[in-house]
Amino acid sequence: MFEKILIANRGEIALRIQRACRAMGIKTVVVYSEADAEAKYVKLADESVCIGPAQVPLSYLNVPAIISAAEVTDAEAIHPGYGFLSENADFAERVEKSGFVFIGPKPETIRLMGDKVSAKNAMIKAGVPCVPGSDGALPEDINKVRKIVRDIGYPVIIKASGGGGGRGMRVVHTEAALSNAVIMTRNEAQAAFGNPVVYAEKFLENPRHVEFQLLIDEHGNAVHLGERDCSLQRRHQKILEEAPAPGISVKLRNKIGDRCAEACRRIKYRGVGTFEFLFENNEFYFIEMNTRLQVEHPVTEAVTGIDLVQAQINVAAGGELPFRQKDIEITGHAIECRINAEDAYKLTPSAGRITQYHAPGGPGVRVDSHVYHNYMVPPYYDSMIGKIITYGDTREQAIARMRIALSEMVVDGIKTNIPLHRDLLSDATFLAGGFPIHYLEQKLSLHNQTS
Ligand code: MV4
Repeated sequence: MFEKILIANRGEIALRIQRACRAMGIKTVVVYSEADAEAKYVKLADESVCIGPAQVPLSYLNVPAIISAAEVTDAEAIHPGYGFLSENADFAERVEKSGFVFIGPKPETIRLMGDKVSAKNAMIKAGVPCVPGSDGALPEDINKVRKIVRDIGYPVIIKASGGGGGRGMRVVHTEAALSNAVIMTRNEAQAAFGNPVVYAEKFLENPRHVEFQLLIDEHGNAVHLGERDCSLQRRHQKILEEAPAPGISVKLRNKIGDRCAEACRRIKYRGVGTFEFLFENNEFYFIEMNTRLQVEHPVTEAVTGIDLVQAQINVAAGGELPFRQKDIEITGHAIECRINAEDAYKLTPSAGRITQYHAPGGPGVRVDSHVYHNYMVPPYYDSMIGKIITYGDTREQAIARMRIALSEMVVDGIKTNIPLHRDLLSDATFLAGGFPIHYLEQKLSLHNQTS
């Protein structure tokens, strides 16, 4: 096992990784920007290194500074967390070339999955069900494109191969609009990702977003840890997630989960990974794979009892998974509310000092947050300041515990989206479960019209 890990991230996830390291007896190095110098999680680490000014490109994306921090502190491995450099294949390569272990998949795997056309091809080959669409990249010849799209059937969605997470996509409803949409998406893709390749898929009008968690070691053991429903989102930002996904049978879960595990064995995946699916009319359609630890990993931890960060570190060090698929059981229900420093209805960020802070607690309540009374929320980073995760024997119990947790929580001095969460936890559609990805935006546009 590693003796010392460098954490190349900030905020709640830097603290989460630190806790996993402490539980495993591993020393931690945290890198931080000047804006995070006073944060308590930085002081809690065994060592800390300032890697630059507040601005992200100068600190949390500053690869040479991060590598030298690992060198001067004698860290053996680097954990990238989520966001920032976590899915950057060039960074993973630089880490390994410098003699450190990258806690994540191999650079080639990150590159394969970062290219959505090659990712989808790999999944089709492995028997993972995908959205029907163009067989790979769309050709240059617009007549050939018209023919391909006619065969798929309108509406279609044109996606950039270098995109993902909602960037570089366009929905097309008629052949008259096709040529322009392809040209525009290509141009934007070239400008944004340096890659003009685009592909087409049948546009699913009202799907749910359901994703599978996978965990794989270097000894050929791949297990799925069930699914999460992440349909409650706005502008491609998830707000609330839950596990398991309401209304999905154990049989269907295992069928899809096993396909994902088989795909991971084939591509010799290592670490944790997430298969994102659209789910419509009781069918799963793969769209993308994420090669990082995800924000919403705690709901999977709650229903499986597995510490995903410890497992991730263990397999990165070459360890073997201590369980097999038959040992994994999904028990109970978990919900996560992301707490953001923002005006949830006006959608404006809200940085500043937290003048009062009180975290909820009690049975089945977990809070992952780096903030505290008098903490200064810097304006430079993502607005998420923490997550509440509740667990119960049933979805109803998890919801009841979340309601109480939200009623207990106090964050004063800044605006947060806690009022939105309180509202959602008594929303009839949410309570019924199994609503599509557009639900929150529809609900909020109603809210804006009536307030
Ligand atoms: C789609 C889709 C409908 N049909 N693909 C958006 C993010 C990226 N991961 C893929 N996305 C979508 N792909 C087909 N063929 C609808 C979306 C989509 C979406 C997906 C998941 C969660 C939220 C979303 C919000 C808008 C659109």
